[in-house]
Amino acid sequence: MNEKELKRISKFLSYVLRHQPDSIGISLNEQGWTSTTTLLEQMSLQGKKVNLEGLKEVVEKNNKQRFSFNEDLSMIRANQGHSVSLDLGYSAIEPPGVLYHGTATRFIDSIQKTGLEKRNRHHVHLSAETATAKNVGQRHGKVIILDVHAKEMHEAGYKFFISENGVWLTDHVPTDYIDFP
Ligand code: HQG
Repeated sequence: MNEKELKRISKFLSYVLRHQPDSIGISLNEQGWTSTTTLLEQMSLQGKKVNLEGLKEVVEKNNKQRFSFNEDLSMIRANQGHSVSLDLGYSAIEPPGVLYHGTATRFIDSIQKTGLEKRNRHHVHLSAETATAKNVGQRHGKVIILDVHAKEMHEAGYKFFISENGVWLTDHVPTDYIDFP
């Protein structure tokens, strides 16, 4: 598959595995998994003709490792980023001292009022590296990186999770724990 095709299928998978499984007649179980065979059949009805080999290629080459198969490849899911409600079975772990959140300068006034909110996602997304935070923030406009005092939050009882592809997740970051540059 060429780069363009990989990207097209990956975007489509993000849409159906995170947000709108109904739109192609598939359903996700409580942990976000769906049948690989049914997914391929339903994709084919939408003109997205990919075989198992093609799907494996998309999963393996995805730049952020957004998707996973189970062991025998009979099920597939998105690793994070869902808007549909489900339980990905993350267990809470202790975060590093500081995690980063990249956002756009136009959101700062509002973030100063309410802290970081999860909006349409299940969690607020944080990164262990500033480079990642920068990429995330740039998607929204002129980027600004906020330092989040994760360890302090953890000590105060806030829960942190890490997704299979290394994204740090938490429910809400109150302003007290954010450094605004
Ligand atoms: C902002 C990508 C105003 C928040 C990335 C962000 C990430 C507020 C935007 C993943 C706010 C939500 C998530 C407040 C938060 N007032 N704005 N109180 N609180 N915001 O896309 O973190 O490509 O839902 O700063 O790699 O940008 O999808 O979240 O700018 O891991 O795999 O509201 O998306 O991964 O935007 O990105 P998003 P995000 P994928």
